[in-house]
Formats: sequence, C-alpha cells, structure tokens
Amino acid sequence: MNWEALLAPYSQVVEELKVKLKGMRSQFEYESRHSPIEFITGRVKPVTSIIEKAKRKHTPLDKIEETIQDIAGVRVVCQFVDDIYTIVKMIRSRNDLTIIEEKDYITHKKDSGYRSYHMIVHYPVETIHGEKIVMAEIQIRTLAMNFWATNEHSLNYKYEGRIPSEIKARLQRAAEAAFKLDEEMSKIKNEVQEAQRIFHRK
Ligand code: 0O2
Repeated sequence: MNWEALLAPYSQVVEELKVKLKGMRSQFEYESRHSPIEFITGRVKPVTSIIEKAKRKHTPLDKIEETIQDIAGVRVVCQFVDDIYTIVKMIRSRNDLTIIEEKDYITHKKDSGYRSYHMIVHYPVETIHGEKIVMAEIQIRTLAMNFWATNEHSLNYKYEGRIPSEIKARLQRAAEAAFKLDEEMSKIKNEVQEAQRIFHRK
C-alpha cells in the first residue's frame, strides 16, 4: 500500500479546513465579537492507528476510505457549550462541504464519559488527477471536554484500552466535574465575555 499517496489528499483536507475555520475565527475578531472558537487543531491519522482501527472494525485495507471516518480530523475547541452549537450551525450552512453524519456525544455522552460534537463531512479537494471527495471528521468541543478527552486518550494509550477500574472511576468523576464546569461557566458567560471585551480593547 502506498500510504503517502493515499494520505496526501487527506492532509490537504486537514490544511484547507484549518485555514477556513481559522478564517471564521479571525472574522469574529475583526468584528470585535466574541469568537466562538478558542483554537483549532488538525491531523491525519497515523498509519499505525489506521491499521489498528481497520482491524477493530474488520475492514479490509482497500475499504478504509469508506469505513474509517476520521483519517482526516479537525478539532474546534470552544470556551462555552453554546459556542459549539454556533459552530455546528455555521458548518451546516457552508456550501463547500456536505454533512453526511452528525454525532452528538454532548446530549448523549459515551459510557467512557466522553463528550464532544462530531460532524462527518464530505469535502472536495483538487488533486493532480482531478477532484476527489474526501471524508473528514470535525470534532467540536469545549476546553473542559478537550481537557478530559486528552487525558483519557493518554491513559487509554498507556493501558492499551484496558484502564484499571479505579482509574476509570476517577475518570467518570472527572467527566462529571468537567460537565459541571461547563454548566457553571455557561451561567456566567455574559460576565466573562464582557470582561474579555474590555481586556481586548486595552
Ligand atoms: P484517535 O486516536 O483519537 O484517532 P463508530 O463507527 O461511530 O462506532 P468511530 O469511528 O470510532 O466509531 O467513531 P467515534 O466513536 O465517533 O470516535 C471517533 C473519534 O472520537 C475517536 O477516534 C476519538 O478521537 C474520539 N473519541 C470517541 N470516543 C472517545 C472516548 O471515549 N475518549 C476519547 N478520548 N476520545 C474518543 P479514534 O480512532 O478512536 O481515536
């Protein structure tokens, strides 16, 4: 398998989506409005993770482009839960991509405690062989959700998916605490935003 050739359009999608989402963020800033976007990251899934996921999903390697939805992944991190839905609406209204699936792990958190909003999209990229429609996953989450997910991801990696039960229980409590933090921050959102506007003007 020529992984480099296969993944090239995916890295192009990641770069293009990052530029476009960063563009949205700058526009909010030019208009001196609260930006619903705190930061954006993106990555192409490493080949070893693609192979592992293909095994887990019993997908032959020649079918990974149809079955593995997050070979191209972009993450939008927001301050507040409301901001997530602002971004979701904006992405839904774009003409340069097609949404094929939405997974709301915020209203329906995963058993692990994971919360995030996922949009699976088809995005056309121009390659030297013409247009190619590539699947990408956009994960939208708050800073608190991201903090939890990043730590849980590291532990999963360390324990190869078999996190000891006492650590799992702590992670559950941490997920609850992150949820409460988002709730409390949402209640003082206006206060925080006003303070940030004043700070921004200085
Ligand atoms: P990595 O290492 O981050 O790339 P599905 O076919 O829908 O059942 P799929 O394709 O795994 O399963 O979709 P899902 O569940 O929406 O997960 C896609 C990605 O979301 C994961 O990619 C993670 O990045 C993130 N994610 C989902 N569940 C969890 C979780 O419990 N904890 C953390 N930390 N992240 C999660 P990968 O390939 O699993 O991992």
